[in-house]
Amino acid sequence: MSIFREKLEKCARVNDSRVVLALDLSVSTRKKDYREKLLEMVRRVLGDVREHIAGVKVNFQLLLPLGLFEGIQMLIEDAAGYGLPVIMDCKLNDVGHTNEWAARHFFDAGFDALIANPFVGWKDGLERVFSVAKEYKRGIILLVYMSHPGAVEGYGQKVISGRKVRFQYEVFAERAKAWRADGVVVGATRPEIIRRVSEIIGGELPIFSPGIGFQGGLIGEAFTAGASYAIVGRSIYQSENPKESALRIKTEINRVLG
Ligand code: BMP
Repeated sequence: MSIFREKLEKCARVNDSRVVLALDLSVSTRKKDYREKLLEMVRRVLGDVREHIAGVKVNFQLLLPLGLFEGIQMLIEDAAGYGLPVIMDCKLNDVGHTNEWAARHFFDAGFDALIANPFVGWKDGLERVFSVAKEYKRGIILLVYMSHPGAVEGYGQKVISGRKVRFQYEVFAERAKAWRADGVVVGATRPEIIRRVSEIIGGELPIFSPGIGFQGGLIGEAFTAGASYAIVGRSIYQSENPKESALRIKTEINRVLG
């Protein structure tokens, strides 16, 4: 098991939580002191909810205004101080040599794991990302089926694999296992796909499920189908009381999981 998974599972145990917080806050770059304002907002939300989450996810929305070795660095330090793993949601998607450098920069900045897109394939695609992750002892999470309606156009396509007609997401779930990924992303909006992916990966990898709340996914359906963690953004950080919302969501998940 990678250090990332150990850290995540430890946090999930200690905080009794299966919630990964998506810190997708924004301040317009046209506003004066937008960096300071944004950084202050995200640090405040993280500090408020820290005891009710198992990890944190950052994407480009935050990385671009804050900067990898500037504001993001401070956020990673905060999370590390709370013992929380931080996932870079870069959905890495290029040829090998640029993927490799992007991964090195993210890991040098202190990210515990990153998300990559299996559409680019292994050879001179994600192979180099997996070998960098091994070198740094960090994690790679693969997209298997996204939460938005358009996901059906790519992840939901039927493809010929070997001699069989399969769904693209079935092939990706098998790849995640074969490539020894540290987890997969499957949208909470498609519980039947979570169930199918769960059968394929056989409990070997955690399933991270975004789309609960604002996108229409339901905690009960996603976790009954086999989700391991919920990735939640707006239902927490846009609520009046993020701490209470995180507590409510973690409690509901724990109730479903029994
Ligand atoms: P929200 O809970 O506000 O809908 O946010 C969901 C989060 O999960 C966002 O950070 C988004 O980038 C991410 N996400 C998603 O919504 N669907 C996917 O299929 C994959 C994601 O990473």
